[in-house]
Order: sequence, then structure tokens, then C-alpha cells
Amino acid sequence: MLTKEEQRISKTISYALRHKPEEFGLVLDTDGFVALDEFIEKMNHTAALNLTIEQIHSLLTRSDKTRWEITDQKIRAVYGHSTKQKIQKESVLPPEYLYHGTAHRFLTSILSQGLIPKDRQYVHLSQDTKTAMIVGKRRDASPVILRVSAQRAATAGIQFYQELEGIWLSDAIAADYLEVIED
Ligand code: HQG
Repeated sequence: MLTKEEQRISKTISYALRHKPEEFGLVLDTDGFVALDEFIEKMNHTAALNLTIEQIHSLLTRSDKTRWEITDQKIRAVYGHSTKQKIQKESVLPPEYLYHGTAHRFLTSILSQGLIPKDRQYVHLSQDTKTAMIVGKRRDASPVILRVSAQRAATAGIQFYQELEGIWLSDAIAADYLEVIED
């Protein structure tokens, strides 16, 4: 568990890497990465933080979710981007089914329009129903779980992208590929 102060710092990091890098003087590369030393220096300078590499690693490993990825001394947000420049991802063939947890109040709209990324660049999908349930609970105490016929959608040309820890992203998914799971 992160302390309240650590949660605040973690949210600021995600905000910079997902939404507004320019507010912190950062430029993400096409894959969403920024050099870790530059990231720390600019965040400390513009957001009055006191980040160190050790602290970022500690936030990452002690958090409930893997929101950032650190590799080759660079850092990026794993998902959730809303920056104007779309983060490039390599599509892969998904498993037969993926899942999406959402609120009941969105269901009519989703079953007519399909799943759309809304304010983000990609639709967020989970590998199992348990994780989809946790995502859905952010918006509804008793969420709806949609089963996505991911392989069938991929065959029809919809792109899917695999991220860390069972997270999948995708482009918009038409309603034909969605089914409400009854529990
Ligand atoms: C809904 C958090 C109406 C969609 C979470 C969702 C996850 C539609 C909302 C991650 C729709 C978008 C992502 C349509 C989609 N009509 N509503 N046609 N299509 N929606 O936050 O999947 O803690 O962008 O069902 O835990 O809820 O921030 O996506 O309810 O891991 O790291 O529009 O964000 O992680 O909401 O969550 P979001 P999400 P963090």
C-alpha cells in the first residue's frame, strides 16, 4: 500500500506520462518513453518533487498496478494515454476472448456504438473477468462484464496490443464482438 503522499506523487507521474508531458517540459518518444534521468530532473524542477530512481522503483513495485515500465533507463506509462500524438504500439494476435468491466449506465451506448477509447488513445481490456471486475468497480458497485471475441475481431482487422500483466489495449471494437456475461 502506498501512503497518501506517495499516491499523490504516483498520480502526478502518471499524469505527466499519460496526459500532459508538455506541462513538465517533457517530450515523449513515439513509444511513449522519456529518459529516466531527464524525467526525474524535470519532474523535480517543475512539480516541486524530490524524486529519485529508487523511489520510482519503490512506487512501481509497491503499487496495486503496474502503471509504468522502466527499461534501458527510460520510463513510460504502460496504458491510459491521452496525448495528442498517438503512442505507437505493435499489434499482436489476442487470445480468443478478452474482457471489459464497465458501468451499467454505459451499456446501452456500448451495445449500439461498440467500445470506443473515449478520452484515451486505446480501449482498455483485461485478460480475465476478475481484473475486468476491478476496473468496472471504479464506476459501478455492481459492474457489467463484457466478453470480447478478440480473435474474431482481430481477424476482421481490429488491432490488439499486449501490455504488461494481462493488460490488453485495442482500437475501437464494434458491438458485434461484445457479449454481456451473466454471473
Ligand atoms: C466506457 C484505470 C459509453 C468504458 C483502470 C469505460 C483501468 C463507453 C469508459 C484503466 C463506450 C472509459 C482503464 C461507449 C467505452 N459508450 N461508454 N460507446 N465505450 N465506454 O477510464 O477501461 O488506475 O478511459 O466502458 O483501472 O474504465 O488509472 O477506461 O467505462 O486499468 O491506472 O468509457 O484505467 O487505471 O473509461 O479504465 P477509461 P477504463 P488507473
